[in-house]
Amino acid sequence: MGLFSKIKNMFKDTKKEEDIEDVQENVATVEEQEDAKNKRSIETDAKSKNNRFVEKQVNSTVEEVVGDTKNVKIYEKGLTKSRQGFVSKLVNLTSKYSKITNEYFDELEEILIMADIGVNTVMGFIDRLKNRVRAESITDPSELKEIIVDELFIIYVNDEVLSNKINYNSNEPTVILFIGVNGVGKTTTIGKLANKLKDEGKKVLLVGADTFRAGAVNQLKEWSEKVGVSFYGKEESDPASVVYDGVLKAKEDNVDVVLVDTAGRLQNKVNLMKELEKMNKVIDGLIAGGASETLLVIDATTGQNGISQAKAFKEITNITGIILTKLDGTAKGGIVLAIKEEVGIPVKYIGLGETKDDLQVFDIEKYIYGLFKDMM
Ligand SMILES: Nc1nc2c(ncn2[C@@H]2O[C@H](COP(=O)(O)OP(=O)(O)OP(=O)(O)O)[C@@H](O)[C@H]2O)c(=O)[nH]1
Ligand SMILES: [Mg+2]
Repeated sequence: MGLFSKIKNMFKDTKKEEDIEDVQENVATVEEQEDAKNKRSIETDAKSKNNRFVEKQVNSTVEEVVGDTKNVKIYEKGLTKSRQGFVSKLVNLTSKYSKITNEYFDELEEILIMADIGVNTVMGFIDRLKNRVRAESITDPSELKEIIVDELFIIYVNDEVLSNKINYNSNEPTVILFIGVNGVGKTTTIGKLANKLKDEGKKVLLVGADTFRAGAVNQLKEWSEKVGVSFYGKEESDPASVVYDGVLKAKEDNVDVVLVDTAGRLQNKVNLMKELEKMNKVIDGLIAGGASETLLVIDATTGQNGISQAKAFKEITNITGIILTKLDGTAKGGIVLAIKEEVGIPVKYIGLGETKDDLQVFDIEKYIYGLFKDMM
């Protein structure tokens, strides 16, 4: 069975329901067994503690399965445009050709490039596909559908495992810097991430160090109020001094995670580089090991332009992860694959809408499923 079939099976609704039923059955079995045991022996205090532990574990498994199903649905919904855009073109291509020809490959290449997958990535992909067609003597395009999806998946997972995990500090506040050009969604993403972290029980502080644009600091403050986390910011001051005061406050208040909003204008590369260096120096002075993450925010609707931004930012600072926003707003969801191949920095989160719940941890399997679920 191909990789995609496996992914598809993982996320089939019926499968999830079965999983939930399985877990619920397990709960029942555990309960029955415990009941029987209880009848046989006098319930000791220690045992009732153990029961509660088992019950808690099983319940949290139910929550995990239910939560995962909900996330898959968010991916499906957020990738609707891309599915209707380039994936439907792929489906049409397969029905258009009865045989795999050079024209078929030319059209396939064009569809993938139009989907923002990136020229180099697509060229390598087509070469591998041609080799497989030859080696496996495939002639029917419909046989190729699953192989196409598998090979796209391989682009992402090949060679190395890119970790999408955020590195958290255990003893001191974890500082995360957000950078990216105007309007890509930095402030909104911070609001959404703050909401997620708060739900996980973490104490969060938002620091408004985008002192460049009028109103920017206030926009972040509004997000802090919306999701109910603390805030520090000051307009018309030096960004690095705002970061200093903010991180100091985080230490005093025993904050777990500090999310720093910056003005990431690339128009002046040298200034931006100096500014980021200054901020990092300030953080290094207050937190052992400095900032845990520098996340670059990219707007998925800007396509190859976004890739160029990533390359430019990579030259001036150490980016630890990418957040790809507005994936719900593009019909060309292939950009995730291009980032992997052309920039080599892991996508850690994706934005699939404008509300506080529309940020998802990036998961290649859910992403591939959300894109191609109608194709098989
Ligand atoms: N559809 C959609 N819209 C988004 C998403 N993320 C952000 N936006 C919208 O993009 C616009 C710009 O977002 P901001 O968060 O202000 O962007 P920014 O990078 O902070 O912009 P500056 O502060 O001007 O540099 C807002 O209208 C957001 O609602 C997303 O994932 N999907
Ligand atoms: Mg902003």
